[in-house]
Amino acid sequence: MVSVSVIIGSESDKELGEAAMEMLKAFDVDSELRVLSAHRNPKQLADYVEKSEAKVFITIAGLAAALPGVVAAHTVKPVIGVPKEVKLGGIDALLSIVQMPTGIPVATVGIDSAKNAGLLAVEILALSDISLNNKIVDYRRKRASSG
Ligand code: RP5
Repeated sequence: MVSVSVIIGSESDKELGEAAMEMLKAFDVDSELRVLSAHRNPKQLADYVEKSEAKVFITIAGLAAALPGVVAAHTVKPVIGVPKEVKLGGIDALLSIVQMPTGIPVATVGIDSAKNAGLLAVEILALSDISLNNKIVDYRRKRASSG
């Protein structure tokens, strides 16, 4: 069982997926990466999300980025969406991900902000893990003192 599932819409999103996983690893949070497109693999995606034991999903996609919303439709666990810049400066993906209808939220981070997605996932897990909470406090303290 992994704590965080990182789902990317295409192999071409791999760099951002790995950036999110690196951040998770820095806090000793285990994760797994899956390449599943909302448009190309809709059935496999639904099946994977419904069976997953992960506590948080990080979803990364560009263009008409349906992936985060579709993942959120198949789980009641927290879903974080990362819009990826492919065309239009990433605004297309940002608007697709952030403008979810009432009832199916996606926590959207900035365009290409995979590291922040990783950190947000750590913060969610830290709500029920005091040692993880302390690691975040340390991380913030170090960043504050490094200018
Ligand atoms: C989206 O379309 C993917 O998330 C990716 O960011 C974008 C382009 O995908 P490829 O054409 O590179 O597979 O579905």
